[in-house]
Amino acid sequence: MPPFDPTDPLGIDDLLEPEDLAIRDTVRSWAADRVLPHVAEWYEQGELPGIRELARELGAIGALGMSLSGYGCAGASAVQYGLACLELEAADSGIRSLVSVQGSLAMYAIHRFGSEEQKRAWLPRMASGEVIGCFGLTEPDHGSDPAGMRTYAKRDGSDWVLDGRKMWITNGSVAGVAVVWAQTDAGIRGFVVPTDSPGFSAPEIKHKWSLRASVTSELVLDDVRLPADAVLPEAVGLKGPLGCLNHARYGIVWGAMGAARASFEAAVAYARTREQFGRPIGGFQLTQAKLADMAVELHKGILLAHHLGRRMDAGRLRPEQVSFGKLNNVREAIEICRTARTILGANGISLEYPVMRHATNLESVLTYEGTVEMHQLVLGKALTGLDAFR
Ligand code: TGC
Ligand code: FAD
Repeated sequence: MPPFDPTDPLGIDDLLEPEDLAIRDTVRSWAADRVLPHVAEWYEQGELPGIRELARELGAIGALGMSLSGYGCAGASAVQYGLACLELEAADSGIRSLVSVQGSLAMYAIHRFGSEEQKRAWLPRMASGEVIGCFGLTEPDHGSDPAGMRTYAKRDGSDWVLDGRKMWITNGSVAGVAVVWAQTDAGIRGFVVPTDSPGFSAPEIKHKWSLRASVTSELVLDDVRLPADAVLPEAVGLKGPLGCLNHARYGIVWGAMGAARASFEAAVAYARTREQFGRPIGGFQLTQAKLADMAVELHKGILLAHHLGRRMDAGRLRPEQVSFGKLNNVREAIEICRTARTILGANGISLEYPVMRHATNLESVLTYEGTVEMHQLVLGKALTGLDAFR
């Protein structure tokens, strides 16, 4: 019988192949070297300096468009991509966001719905991190209900002319290419927009108290003229962007458990050494109950992520199952971080420890890629057959 491993109490690593473990180790050591020593300072300053260099390094370790094939992408499995998301988010949700938006949203949209020319023009440079991408779906007045978007693409001869606003767009101000979703006379279509196009601008959104080590922007499209071949030919209707979201949401199912793991580990370490009433606080039953409950939810969440990853690799992952995972894992991760915060007492609110940073980051993660309520409604509809969105 193998000994009990406090870092893997359920023996989930037994499900992983040597190649999976190697990829996990590579990403973990990159994050330990390049993110962890600096992230508290970035967070405090509300910026992600050196984002272009970080993107190139992430490209070099194969983390951008990781589970896509061809065009310079790593062709990793869904489980391997998930493991990478977990390790990146254990450092900071902002870094995982950078990778999710690049690979699962912007690159995925071009890979899945783009023409051969679009794929060749953009994907290799995005896989290497030379070009950063963003994904513009949300608008100031249309977040959970993107079907009502107002950004419009009208035809002018063979050209397209785009007008509108997108809001809360990760990577927006640093992107070289934006995948922008817009209404057209023939329904919602996706457009590949070089960000140096006249009429395009992306002012950064400041004063965030969550995801502070991440670039978030507005996209402004004022008469942006694009050639006929800027449209993604294979995406018509809302199922285009929603199909991309499945992929990114799947990465978050894993990523959220990274933030939870980092907070849990900080709480365990603190509880073993911090003494009150003459004993380590980890020796008190109430602290142990918290730690046990956190461990249970953490490893159940990782097991769920793994299960969904295997389904994705088998081509059997349904959107409702992704909603199940995102709803559970982000909600439990934030609870784990908040409980970790209590174990650290006053130190829990300090940036010297990661728990408050992770907890506040997860407030965004709870909202983006579909709010908790949207995923409850997706499941509610699947369970009852009744649509409660409208
Ligand atoms: P509904 O009528 O249900 O569906 C319209 C069409 O889409 C199809 N569909 C899907 N297809 C693929 N995957 C899914 N998950 C799908 N869900 C629906 C559906 O079959 C239908 O197809 P068809 O052929 O009949 O036309 O649409 P609805 O208007 O009722 O909306 C459904 C709802 C509310 C679930 C959807 O609008 C939704 O998911 N809203 C949440 C919006 C959202 O998640 N936005 C995220 C923006 S991107 C982002 O946050 C990036 S942050 C990343 C980071 O920094 O890490
Ligand atoms: P709303 O849709 O206005 O919702 C407000 C509240 O009402 C929520 O609690 C919601 O669940 C609830 N609600 C709405 N409708 C219903 C209903 N029918 N029943 C019950 N409750 C309901 N978007 C992008 O397109 N690209 C990005 O890269 C991106 N990055 C982001 C980065 C950050 C840091 C953040 C915070 C957001 C980002 N978003 C991005 C936007 C994100 O996807 C939206 O914020 C999200 O979809 C919710 O939209 P909203 O904020 O407009 O909230």
